[in-house]
Amino acid sequence: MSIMPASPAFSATTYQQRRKVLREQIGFGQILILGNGESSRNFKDNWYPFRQDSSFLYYFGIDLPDIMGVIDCENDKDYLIGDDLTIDHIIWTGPQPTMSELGDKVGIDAILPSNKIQTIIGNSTHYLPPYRGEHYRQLSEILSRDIDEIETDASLPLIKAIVEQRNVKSTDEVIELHKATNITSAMHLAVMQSARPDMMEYELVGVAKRIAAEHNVEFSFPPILSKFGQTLHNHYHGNAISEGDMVLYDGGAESHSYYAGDMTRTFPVGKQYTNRQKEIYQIVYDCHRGAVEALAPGKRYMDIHLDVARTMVDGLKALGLMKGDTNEAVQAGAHALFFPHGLGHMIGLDVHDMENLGEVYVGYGDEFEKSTQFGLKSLRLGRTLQEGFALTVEPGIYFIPELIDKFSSEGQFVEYVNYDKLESYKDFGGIRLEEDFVITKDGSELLGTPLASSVEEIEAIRGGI
Ligand SMILES: [Mn+2]
Repeated sequence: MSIMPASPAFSATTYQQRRKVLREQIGFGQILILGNGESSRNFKDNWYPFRQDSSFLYYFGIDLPDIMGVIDCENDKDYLIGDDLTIDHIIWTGPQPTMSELGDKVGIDAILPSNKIQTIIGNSTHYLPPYRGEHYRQLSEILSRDIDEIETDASLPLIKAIVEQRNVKSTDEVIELHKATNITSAMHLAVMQSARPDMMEYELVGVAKRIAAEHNVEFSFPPILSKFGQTLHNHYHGNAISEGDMVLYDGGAESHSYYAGDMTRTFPVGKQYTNRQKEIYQIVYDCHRGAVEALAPGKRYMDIHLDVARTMVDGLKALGLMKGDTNEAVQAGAHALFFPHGLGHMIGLDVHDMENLGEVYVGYGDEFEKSTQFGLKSLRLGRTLQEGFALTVEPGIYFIPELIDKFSSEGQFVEYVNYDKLESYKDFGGIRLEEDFVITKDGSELLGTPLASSVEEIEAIRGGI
């Protein structure tokens, strides 16, 4: 009988090496990394699926609840803190590895029961910002501090050190990202092949769920699957889809080691796009290809985003939806009426990697400040790319009736937008095209099994069903 949870994704040496890098970076005091506990759903022992904290996974590798890790910078020692299960647990859970067996798997021989954690915690304890209610309580108890001080006292040096380390993916991590995106790609292909006129959106969510379940993994985030693609994060799946509609599906799976995939396709419910859909799709596709070709170490992602915006404005001008000087339109932020989000974000153990540590530290670092302009303020990744960064490229064009009406009535961007013509596009919906990449020595590598993305490739799939 085997009921042991999956072994850590990497070797004990890998975890030791990661902790050593972090210890040397921080240099003094203790680094406390909380693992997650079970999260109750509607009564205490009826849980949501367990998801370990990603930083805990990165440094301590163990996918079980109620364990903490301490990296002691004062005496170069790492601790695993948690309690062995008693027979009262084991009759429900079956035999489980002991704390010391778990420690062996990730290169730690110092094990402490949870009620002894304070014996190794000094006055300088670095910890990460909490994001679950119980983190606040745990930190308050361990550090003997008021719960109101917990959030503000999170360690900025620790945040920055972890971000710089986790932002650069190792070869082994890239393999895991490929596994996640392979399943993600299979989910998208199945959804694209399964759609038929008069189906419900949730039936397609069911198709994606089946593929994830067949690989024994969870989604990396709640799926966005809707014929109303203009709503950027549309999690409502209760509409019937009809000939002439497009389905926008933005979804991803996690690998067994919890690396994330995140892809988007927008495909016709019928066998082909309409001419109007094809015209807009082609602009999004050109933006996507342009961005992918630009990916390389040394390139600033913010500049690639702005190049994409210019390509988009040129395309919309050719259709008579925009006008005026392209550079000025982009500088003014007029394109954000159609493209109100950013070109992409880092991806790793989290779908928006390390967003719990602070989006600007991950996507901008100390390089420059994030813009406050509408559109650009939603660019999660702006900084200069380095070899080993893993990121998404996801341009989109949306016709958001509420935003069009607002900008039009306020007279915003009248020199760049043909509001008269735009009126007839208010029922268009939205198109997004998203793939994941890792930055290589001289360019980039697509993550996961290549999937149809051009008009012709997608119509070949839709036409063949
Ligand atoms: Mn994404």
